Amino acid sequence: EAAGTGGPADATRLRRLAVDTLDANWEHDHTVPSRTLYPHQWSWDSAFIAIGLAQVRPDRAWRELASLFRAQWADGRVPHIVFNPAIRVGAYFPGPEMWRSADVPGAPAVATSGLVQPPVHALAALLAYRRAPDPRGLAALRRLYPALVAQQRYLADRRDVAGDGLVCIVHPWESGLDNSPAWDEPMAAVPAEAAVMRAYRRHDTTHADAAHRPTDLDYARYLAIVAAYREHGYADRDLADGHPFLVECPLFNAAFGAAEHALAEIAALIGDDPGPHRARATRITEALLRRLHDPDTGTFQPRDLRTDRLVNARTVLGLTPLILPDLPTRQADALVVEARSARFGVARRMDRPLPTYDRTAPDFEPLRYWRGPSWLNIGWLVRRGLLTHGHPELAAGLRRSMIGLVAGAGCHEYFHPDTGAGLGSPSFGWTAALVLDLLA
Ligand code: 9WN
Repeated sequence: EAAGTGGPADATRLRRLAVDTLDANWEHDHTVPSRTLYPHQWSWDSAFIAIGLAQVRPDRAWRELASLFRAQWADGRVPHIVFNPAIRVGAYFPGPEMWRSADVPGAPAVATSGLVQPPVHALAALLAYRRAPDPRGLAALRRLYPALVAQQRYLADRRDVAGDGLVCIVHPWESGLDNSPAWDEPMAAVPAEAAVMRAYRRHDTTHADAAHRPTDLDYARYLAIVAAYREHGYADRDLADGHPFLVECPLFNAAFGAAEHALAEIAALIGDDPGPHRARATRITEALLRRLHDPDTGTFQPRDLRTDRLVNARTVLGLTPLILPDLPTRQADALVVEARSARFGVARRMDRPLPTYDRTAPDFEPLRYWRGPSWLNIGWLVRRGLLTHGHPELAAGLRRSMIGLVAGAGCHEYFHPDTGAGLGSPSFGWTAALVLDLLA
């Protein structure tokens, strides 16, 4: 047992730290990922945070999800950022002035981005309910259900760009793993308009070390893609004709499928028909197998729709379809082999944390954001997948490693994949929330 992660006193100390972090980041009806770097509400952060809040502040778990879904657009899209109007203009870049959601019919009264993030919210709502299955929780589930269904409908109807049953992301920010090496190939084709970049000033690099963040070239492309989508009115028709970034991501689509599984359970709880959700879940898993499974490596790889080719980089995204309970044994076993390989090092006793990228790759970067460092939300998803597919000892090893990270460094945003040193924001919402869930 690693020092500091053993006894009940350590667990009590960690719980205290996690609750204090969540309390400090609570902002009237939501939790900010970080007071400095991310002072607004983020979509998939709120889902992970609700899972942890359910352990200690169940009321807040439901308020967290409710406030996010109040910003849902008329077309069903759940924006990846909901801007808090009370926060100083310029505190986060790109802020409302870049997105201009107020100009779009069907956007909510509050300013938001126009992008989405992985739909892990139905799963979060189900887990929050299971933690406290009382009438209040059931009422909250009942209220959320139509919004969760509309979220899925948006993705299925508007974002199936290839017509193959999978969701296409239109920006790396939609993946949640912004600068993952998975996006290097599709991003290389995006024109980098230096002029766009010169017109703005980044703020992230004043709060975090620039060497740990995406590069200026990444940002120039991020902004060019936002501008293209915004000029298109955030309408999703005709994306295939010219949108600069169109990718099918294994994590996003695994979350999309897991959401239908969760909705089936929620439907049964509130007296609706689970059948259509189960049927959709089956179709999503089949589409993932057909379109994103790479028989050469046995893992799942993103598909770049502009070239219709699978991306080669072996990132942790490829392991996440393990969260799908109906993933066939053969493919699940192959993912476990990949997880246990020297690339990712999952083991009963892990000597190093789970990285976000193949640690044997020549361009593995232990400090730079999603290009190597270890993140708790990803570990949490992979652990869930290992439990789902009958690998409790590996899941336990991963859990110990994740708890060890927080015990050693605190509720950091991400961690050095060799030393476990804390990186990014030191008081990060989902790290605190998910460690509470792991300790439960
Ligand atoms: C852009 C809030 C978000 C997370 C993402 C993470 C990072 C934003 C940024 O922070 O992205 O959305 O400014 O870098 O990559 O996963 O949701 O914590």
